[in-house]
Amino acid sequence: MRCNERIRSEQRSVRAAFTLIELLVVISIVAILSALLLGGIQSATVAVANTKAANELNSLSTGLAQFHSEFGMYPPSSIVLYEVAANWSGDVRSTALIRKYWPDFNFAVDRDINGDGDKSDTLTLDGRECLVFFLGGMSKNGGAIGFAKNPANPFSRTGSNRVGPFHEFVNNRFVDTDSDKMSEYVDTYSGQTTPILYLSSYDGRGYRAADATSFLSNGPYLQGSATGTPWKSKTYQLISPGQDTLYGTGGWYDPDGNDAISDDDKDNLTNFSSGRLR
Ligand SMILES: [Ca+2]
Ligand SMILES: [Ca+2]
Ligand SMILES: [Ca+2]
Ligand SMILES: [Ca+2]
Repeated sequence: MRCNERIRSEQRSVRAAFTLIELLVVISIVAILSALLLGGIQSATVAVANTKAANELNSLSTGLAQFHSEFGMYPPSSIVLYEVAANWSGDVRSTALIRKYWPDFNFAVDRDINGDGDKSDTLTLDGRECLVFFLGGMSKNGGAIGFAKNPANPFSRTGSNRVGPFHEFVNNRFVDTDSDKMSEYVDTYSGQTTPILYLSSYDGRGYRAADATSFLSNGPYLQGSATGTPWKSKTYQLISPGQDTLYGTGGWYDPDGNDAISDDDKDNLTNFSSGRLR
């Protein structure tokens, strides 16, 4: 009897050991499967976020094409707007630019362009602000309301005869990084703080280094080499900083990867790459 009991007891512990091994195996398999699943979900989420941001760049491009067909040229990527009428005369470049879009613009009246209640501001627009101002028009109650069709005073906020906006801006993505009450616009990535960059080729006359270098130390993105011709040399470059919120350095960009672009550039979305630069 005593012998039988010992055998049974040994069988039980062998059986228990097997159960423990099986349990460990099951736990490992579950761990591996959930890691795979979680990784899959994460990369799917990233892919969705990239597609969403890229789709909005496409939509901005459509808006820019509509702007071009209305005004005959693309927006500039730098201009100074003067609320005090007398100040226009000191800025030949900005005055000439305004005349290209609105030949009958009345430079002789003071106007509140940024809508802050005074007519005393000098508003320096960079490419990010030009994208919002020229596509959105005037702002009212936090939204874009286009331009008045009054040829002498397109910056009026009154009247229903209007042109634009040329893009459906989402109001809660307007930002104002330099606090001049002229908005910039951020892309759809969650937590994005850096606005979408727009650089104009001035309809093929050439990108201005000064428009780019405050954001991209190596200037607009170039084809072929570090001294090559810009991508989209006849139109414009639209650049979303990507999930990392950093523009990077610009300069030579080769889709085949022969350049040496910085890590900060790699997740950028542009109108000359399909999806991320890398
Ligand atoms: Ca003002
Ligand atoms: Ca500004
Ligand atoms: Ca601003
Ligand atoms: Ca980036």
